Amino acid sequence: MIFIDACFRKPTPYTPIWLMRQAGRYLTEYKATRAQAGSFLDLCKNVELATEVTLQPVEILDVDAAILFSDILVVPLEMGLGLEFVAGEGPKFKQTIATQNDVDSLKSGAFKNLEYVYDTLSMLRQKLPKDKALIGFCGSPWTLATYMIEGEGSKTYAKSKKMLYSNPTLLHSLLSKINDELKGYLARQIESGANAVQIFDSWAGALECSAYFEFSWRYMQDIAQFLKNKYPHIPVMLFPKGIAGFLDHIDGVFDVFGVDWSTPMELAKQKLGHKYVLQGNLEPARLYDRDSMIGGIEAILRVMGKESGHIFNLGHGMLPDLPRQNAIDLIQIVRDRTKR
Ligand code: 1CP
Repeated sequence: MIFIDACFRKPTPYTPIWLMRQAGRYLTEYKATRAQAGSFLDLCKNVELATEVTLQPVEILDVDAAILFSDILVVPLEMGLGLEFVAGEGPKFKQTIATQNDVDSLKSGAFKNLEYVYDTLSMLRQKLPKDKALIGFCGSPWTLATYMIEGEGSKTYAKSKKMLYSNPTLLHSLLSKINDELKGYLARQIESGANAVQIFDSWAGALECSAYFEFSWRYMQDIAQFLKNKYPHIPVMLFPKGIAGFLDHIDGVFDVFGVDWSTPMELAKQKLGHKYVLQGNLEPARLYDRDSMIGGIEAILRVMGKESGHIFNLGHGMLPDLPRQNAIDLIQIVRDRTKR
């Protein structure tokens, strides 16, 4: 698989590409399947339909990897926090975590209840062409903890940070509990057919440097080390969003560093390119305009060249109203311009 070779810096015929949130509302096919499934969570739990929406971008865009269709929040859901996706407003938890009692009440071994994810991965690995990689994923302990403490998406992360500074022991006990679930969860994803895994630390940028390394990076590293010991042939990809200022401190055991769009690629290459394969980092909003998109592709390829050490991606997820034709063209343009 070209994508897996690239994760290990092996020579490939071109720079592989996939897009974060490549399945979603910008595809009419997704909207149709989603309507058939009912709610967003019904879609995540329906093995056939989740398989179908995972395969849609592979067929429509011809990306080099499929990413499991699911959500990072199914883990806290199975740990016992009732979850709803409210149309137009995003995720909402019915209970939140505020005390040690709340942490102690969270279910241990919740990853064992995520059979629908494992079944979807097995079905996907059977249906995907042999040369297309299958990516499994989870949210980082810190990013998941913010949703579990706030109860929803947040602009300020006030409750999470209040806990971090006023009761760090409580936050660490929550993070450890999530961490244990995620190790079991990703291990089962790999055993069900995932060829690579990515940990999304979408709210990394909410923290100052010292807090980031103590409350987030440390846990992601623990998961990554566990996986690399157990499955050395499976690439581990980390995507901490919004930490361009901390790149000097990034170190540890993993294969691919996901560069977000706010980090200049030159900077990431200079600081991390010799140690890790870099993935990214086209600003998704450039897809609103074809010329801006091409300008963005050219700027990234001027830095990363055609050599190994780069996986092309967006610097964050696809947006629901981006024109699909630009996404289709993006894949072909990158492939044409990176042919060795
Ligand atoms: O159909 C719909 O209306 C729901 C929209 C949607 C979709 C398509 C949500 C709700 N999640 C997803 C799928 C999803 N989520 C994938 C699918 C695989 C793919 O990439 O194609 C993945 C990998 C995620 C991961 C995810 N969920 C993250 C991490 C990545 C990121 O974008 O930063 C986060 C933060 C979430 C939480 C979440 N789920 C959904 C929404 C709208 C949100 C964000 C809420 C917020 O802004 O706080």
